Amino acid sequence: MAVQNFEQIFQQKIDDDIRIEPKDWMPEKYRQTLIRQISQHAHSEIVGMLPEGSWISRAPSLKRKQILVAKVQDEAGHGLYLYSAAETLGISRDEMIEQLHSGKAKYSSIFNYPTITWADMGAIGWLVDGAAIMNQVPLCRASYGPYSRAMIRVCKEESFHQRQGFEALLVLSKGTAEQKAMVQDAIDRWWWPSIMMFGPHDAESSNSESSMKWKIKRFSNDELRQRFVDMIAEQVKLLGMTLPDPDLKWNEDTKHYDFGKINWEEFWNVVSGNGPCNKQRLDTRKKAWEEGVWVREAAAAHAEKRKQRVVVKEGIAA
Ligand code: BYC
Repeated sequence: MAVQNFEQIFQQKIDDDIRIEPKDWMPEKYRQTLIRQISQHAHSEIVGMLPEGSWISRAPSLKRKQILVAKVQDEAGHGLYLYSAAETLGISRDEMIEQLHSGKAKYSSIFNYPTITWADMGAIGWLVDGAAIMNQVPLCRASYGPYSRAMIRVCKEESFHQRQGFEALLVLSKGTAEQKAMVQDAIDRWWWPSIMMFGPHDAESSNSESSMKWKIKRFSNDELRQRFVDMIAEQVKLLGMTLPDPDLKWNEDTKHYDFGKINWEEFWNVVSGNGPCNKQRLDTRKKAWEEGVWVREAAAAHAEKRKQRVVVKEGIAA
């Protein structure tokens, strides 16, 4: 069959909302786009463990420590499902890790900011995981089967993450003057980076057109960002706090919140590797990878031994 026919059948499946599975024919650009997005998403989960991981030993109570450990473990799990989903597209995990370490593959800009106080754990849960859910719920309907299925579980866990973040901030917001100030300070620092997570404005989003046509993305960067602003502008009132944007205002005509200009220079600076913590995050990942060589070797040797044992047993049975 001519490639053109394959392409027509492929696009028809997408238009009919039939999932594309690993063994189906797909255009090379679709495969590459998915590898890029899914692997970057996986890297974000893994690097995303670092800012919160550093607070596990400093959590203010056993309960908060248990919650934080569970959340960070969930993120490791998300990274692993996503690496597995990307592997079905013909890239190996080693190649993906190499792309992360060399700087070829990106990960979310948000994880290049420091976590300075305990309230940052609440702000990350509420704002960062909140932005993640807004972006990821539509990905449960992404056209590529393994990605969409992985996202269902990821989203269920993210929703718990967001609630725990909000609850942690709610407790602090009813506390002492210092605790209240700590919450406001965390919101002030995490707000703008959180709304940058949705990516550049639609007009600057180089991948959106093809990703929307292929139903990898169901909503544009700006649409999702607006939904997030509308949601958080209401929730922040329950905390008795404010968002650091003098231009944030309900617009009766559009029925949405207007908001101020995003500092895109800061965004691209962080994305291109020059944010406050980019170097620290990548160095930590590379060190963990190097120090884990013996674990990977031992696991591979163990798997090989088990395989041999099965072969011998089957030989005896035959
Ligand atoms: N940071 O054409 P565009 C999490 C890049 S993890 C860095 O709009 P696309 C969590 C973009 O890659 C959160 N780079 O791209 C974990 C592209 O460059 P390349 C991660 C960004 O792909 C632990 C260029 O800018 N979530 O939730 O159509 C704890 C132009 O952008 C960013 C995902 O990965 C950014 N923020 O749309 C808590 C979700 N934004 O690759 C939480 C899946 C854009 O062409 N990913 N860039 O060199 C997506 O939905 C899409 O990839 C994006 C960007 C909406 C992020």
